[in-house]
Amino acid sequence: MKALLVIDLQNDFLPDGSLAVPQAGELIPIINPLMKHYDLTVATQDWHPENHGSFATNHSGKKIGDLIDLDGLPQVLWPVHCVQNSKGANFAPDLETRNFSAIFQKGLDPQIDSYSGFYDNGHRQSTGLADFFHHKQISEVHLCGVATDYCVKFSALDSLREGFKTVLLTDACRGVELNNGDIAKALEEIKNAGGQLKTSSEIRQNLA
Ligand code: VGL
Ligand code: ZN
Repeated sequence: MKALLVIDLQNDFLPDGSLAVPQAGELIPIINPLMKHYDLTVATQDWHPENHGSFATNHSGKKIGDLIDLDGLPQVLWPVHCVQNSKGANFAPDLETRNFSAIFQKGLDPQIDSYSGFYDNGHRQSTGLADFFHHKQISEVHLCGVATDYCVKFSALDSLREGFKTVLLTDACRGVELNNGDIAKALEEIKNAGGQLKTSSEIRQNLA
């Protein structure tokens, strides 16, 4: 059984959002038609409280992009984004959310960030996603969404650690590229950890 895992396709990561990921708007017409090729589709949602420790505004004297220590872990500081129940945290308006079998929210604890849809950045708490996939007898997870160099990457690495055959759909992801080469490095890391890279057209043509 194969699952499509749609990572954080939320308004704040779209071009008008507070943490806009370049060209993320192009993903919706790529991802919607892919869903029917999978046994189930699951989404993650970045879901922060207002006082979240990853927001630069919650640290006096710090600015966006600074690196701090947050409860013992290195943390990049971001603009305020995906605040629980805000418009920015909603899924992209044209995303076919009716096809989602489940939605896993992450980043709820103000003291730790959660890039992966499976675990927080310290692997301290699980979201329940791995158990859900095991329960549904999923053996293969294909990832798409944002951001290639953050939440997609860490979700793919955790998917591999959990023993799922893991495929990143390269044209169905977009990255932040805070530093030049971050996206390419993320793809390399996923491959080195045992993940595969495929394109959405390979999936549509059933060569998956
Ligand atoms: C993300 C930075 C902060 C992501 C979430 O979805 O990749 N990036 N929060
Ligand atoms: Zn976040």
